[in-house]
Amino acid sequence: MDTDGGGWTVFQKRLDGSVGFYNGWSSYKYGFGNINSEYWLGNEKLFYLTAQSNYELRVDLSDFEGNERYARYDSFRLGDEATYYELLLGAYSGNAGDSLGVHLGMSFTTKDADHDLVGGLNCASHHKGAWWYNACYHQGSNLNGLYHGGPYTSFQDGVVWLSFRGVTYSLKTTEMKNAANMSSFEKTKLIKKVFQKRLDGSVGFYNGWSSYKYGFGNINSEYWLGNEKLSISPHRVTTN
Ligand SMILES: [Ca+2]
Repeated sequence: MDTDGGGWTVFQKRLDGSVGFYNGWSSYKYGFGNINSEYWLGNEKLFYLTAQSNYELRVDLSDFEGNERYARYDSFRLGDEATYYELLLGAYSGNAGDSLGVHLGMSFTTKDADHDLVGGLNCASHHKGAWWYNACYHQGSNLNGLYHGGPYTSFQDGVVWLSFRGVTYSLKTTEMKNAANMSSFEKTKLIKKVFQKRLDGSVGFYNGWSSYKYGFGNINSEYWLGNEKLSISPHRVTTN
């Protein structure tokens, strides 16, 4: 889906429940699922991507009654793994209500990696998801929860955006996507996303498949962004 012009990279997609999202740290770090149906792109890629420029975030949601809502945040960035992919967000706009703002500054928690604010309980295990839980998603969201397909009665473990359909309704579709946040002046210029940079020979490029798949190097000197990420959205390639 192309929303508000081009340049959006979809990094989370729920559609039909065909992919299991109740996964561990490594799955969320490197990504999982199917580009043609449901997937999580990967926290490591999101960290590299959002470190390159000023990004905004858009969340598109729908229920089984045909209602569609969106939430937009004018800046979006993930910290690196040392911060457990801390969520950094700007100002909210939209019609879904702000159910992500309360997760600002939180680290990512999976069922095997507890970085939430509740002692003695893993929020990801408790809510069958993986998210930037606080305690645990009070006034917030759980978009990587179980795909119940509408109203459900188990304990707060569905695909939830609280300010849209509440905690006992599991949404039909979700999409989380980011794009470079440009001023109107910058919008008149071609967007450039540098995915390969050689500068001074400080980084070794004679690497294997996995390195080129997930990317390597240093964003401040030389790097390869990663083939897996480049496959996500169409780009026009130019060289300087
Ligand atoms: Ca905990």
